[in-house]
Formats: sequence, C-alpha cells, structure tokens
Amino acid sequence: MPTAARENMTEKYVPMWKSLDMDIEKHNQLLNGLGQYYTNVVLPQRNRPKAMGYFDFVISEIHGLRVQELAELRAAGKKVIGAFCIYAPEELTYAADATMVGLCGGADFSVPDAEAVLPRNLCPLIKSFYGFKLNRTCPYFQSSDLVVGETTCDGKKKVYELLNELIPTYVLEVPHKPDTPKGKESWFKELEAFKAELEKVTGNKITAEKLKASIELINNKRKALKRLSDLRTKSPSPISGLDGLLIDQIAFNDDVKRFTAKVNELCDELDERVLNGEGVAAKDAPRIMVSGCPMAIPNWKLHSIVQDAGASVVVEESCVGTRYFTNLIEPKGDSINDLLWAIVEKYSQIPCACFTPNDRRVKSVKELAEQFKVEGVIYYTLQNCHDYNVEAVKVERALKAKDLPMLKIETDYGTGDAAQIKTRVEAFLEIIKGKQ
Ligand code: BJ8
Repeated sequence: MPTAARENMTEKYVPMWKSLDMDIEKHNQLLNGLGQYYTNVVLPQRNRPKAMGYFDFVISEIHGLRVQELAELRAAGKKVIGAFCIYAPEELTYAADATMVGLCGGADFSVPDAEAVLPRNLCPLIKSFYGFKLNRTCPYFQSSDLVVGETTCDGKKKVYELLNELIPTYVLEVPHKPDTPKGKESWFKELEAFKAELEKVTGNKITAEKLKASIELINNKRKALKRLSDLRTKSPSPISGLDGLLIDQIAFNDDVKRFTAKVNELCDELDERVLNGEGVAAKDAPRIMVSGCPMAIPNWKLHSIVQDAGASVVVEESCVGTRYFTNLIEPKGDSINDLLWAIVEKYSQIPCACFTPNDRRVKSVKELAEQFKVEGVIYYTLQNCHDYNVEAVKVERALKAKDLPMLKIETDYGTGDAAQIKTRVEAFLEIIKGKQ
C-alpha cells in the first residue's frame, strides 16, 4: 500500500484500535513494515489476474475494514472465535452464529516479545502468535471473545496454558491417532463438548438446521479453493504460487460468503486464461510443490524466493493449502449426531504430522505430485517443528522411489537466511532443469 494511503488508514481506524486496547505506536510500526513488504514482494508480480485486486484490497484493509466488520458483529451481540489449527471446527462456530478468525502468527515482528517469556528454541509460528497477544498488535486477537487451541504439537499445547492467562483459551483434545475407531469416538465427544462451550459463550443453541447450513457455507468455501487449486494443475499455471498462497491465507480471516464469491470470480477469469494458454511463468519454468508446515500471513519468504529464481510453485501441501480444502463434509443424515459424525469423518482425514502414523500424508504428497505434474518438492519445516522435521524422512523416501528430487528447507520468519535459501533453491532448480 502506498505510504499516504497507509497513513490515512492509520488515522481513520485509530479510535477502533484504541477501543480494542491495542498498542497504537507498536501497531503503526507493524503496519508500515507489512505494507512495505507487500508492496515490494507481492504487488510487483507480472501479469496478475485482474480479480486479484479484491485480495490486494483485503490485505490493505486487513487491520482496518475487516476488523471494523468484526466490531460491528460484536456490537450486534455476535461472538468472534480465534483459532490456530484447521482442526478447530469452523462449521460448529458458524452454526452458533459466531465468526471464526485465524490467529496463527506468520511474522517475525512479534517474536522478540515472545522470546522475553518463552524459550527461544521454539517454533516461530507459536512465538509469533504468542508475541502478538503479548504486544497487543493483532486486532484479530483483540477482537476474539474466545480462542480455541488444540492438543496437536507439544509447543502449542504448552503455550495455550500461558495464553489462557491473557485471553480465555479453550483447548480441544485432538486424538493423536485420529483415523482409528477409538480416535474418532474421542473426537466425537470433543465436538459435543465444544458445541456446548460455543452455546455457552454465544448464548445460541446449535440446531441441526443451523449446523447443516454452516456445513454448506464452509463446504462452498472449500470447493472454491479446490477449484482454484485445480486450475493450478494446468501448464502453464494461470496464477502465481504467491497469489495462490495469499488467497489460501486470506481464507482464514475474510467474510466466508464474500470470499467464496470472490474466489469463484477469480476462477472464472483463470478459466479464460487456461483456454488461451496464458500463464504467469515461462512455459519451461520448473513446477514445484511446497510441502510441510503451514505458512500464515505474511509468510511469503519461500514462495517469493522460488518465483524469483524462475520456478512456479503450483501446489502447497499444507494446512494453508490442500489439507484445508481437499475433503468436504458429507453428512449421511440430518440429525445433530449425523452431522457431528460427518465432521468427525472429514477432520480425521487431515494428514497433520502431529499424528501417528501419518501415511495418509505421504500418499497425498505422491498423488499431488502426479496431479500437478510436479518436477520437484521443496519440503518446508519451521525451526523446532519436530513433527514435520522428522516426517521429512518418509516423504523423501517416497519421492525418491518416484525419482522426484526434494529439497528440505528449515527456516524461521527472519530474513537472515534468505540469501542462503536462494542459493540452495537455485542449485535445486539446476538439478531439475538437468532432468527436463
Ligand atoms: S493440522 S499442521 S494447523 S497443528 S505449531 S506443528 S509448525 S511446531 S501448525 Fe498445524 Fe493443525 Fe497440524 Fe495443520 Fe510444527 Fe509449529 Fe507445532 Fe505447527
């Protein structure tokens, strides 16, 4: 966003941010940094679809207009529920007439504040979100009436205890063998308990009718994202990896109906591009899958490096990516129990590395590689994320058997290693080109 526009926005929303008890001075620093980063990294991309204008607008107003919408919802008596994981059931939240927003941290900005309390050798995603709550610069945290954590990785689980000192934090007990009868039984009970909690917090009863409607609402969002993802299987891809990632990130914060409509509008434009054989990268640009830890806003580091090196990221095997939208919820009946069981079935198929065994993910990586005609996989691990770090062994073996090269990148949110990553990515792309 141009500096003048940013300053105007800052002025306009100060009273709202103050009412949310935000640290205005620190928040200004954050906005300036984010605005410049977006202007330097995302906006200069060539040949972007016209419909990306909406998503650029969303980002430019991500701490403004969208937060104002949430304030209006709250003024009308509705609740905002913050979440950190795609296991937090959006469908139940919307069925309670509440709104869910993503709170995962993707910025280095808040990490020093978190490190004043937490150990340094902890995953940056966790330090980032905890720091944002500590330093009061995230309007989504400040707008949340309740946050929902989950027992996935140890780092998150323990930080939720500390987070609960700052904001009411409800922790879902996610089974670590979710795809077993015992796991599903236990997840069903957790959903029942979460339903009761939502009813208590919102004062609204979750009826079968409401839950059915919200399942359809979220299914439609997932369908639109899947449609967009399917378009990236085309060669050349009609949209850049960075823009694809951006939309997957925005999916966790925008108004669901509007977002779904805008993604479908974008897909209509991309359909045209595909018909005309129009793409965003050179026809022979290596097609890359990024697989691993989720990339929360504004984590665009790896994608921009890969794109600048002349490759095309065509798919993210990630929770900010295929893991979020691959499966829909398909109820087999109309009762609350039927609907809850349908949610259990869908969520227990999410192949997160926190669970064991997680062969479903290895299978998914292999299938996506074929479907997207991928020529190489960049395995992305955040520092100190043991689950994804260890699971790289199995993924690499599976890819080797398919003669697909894999590059493992372990990084944080800082820019200190960008030059080194760039060199490694360039060398990796040379290997791929040698095979073309
Ligand atoms: S379902 S991937 S969104 S837990 S915070 S595990 S990076 S050490 S985010 Fe996740 Fe749900 Fe699983 Fe998906 Fe590692 Fe960091 Fe833990 Fe992380």
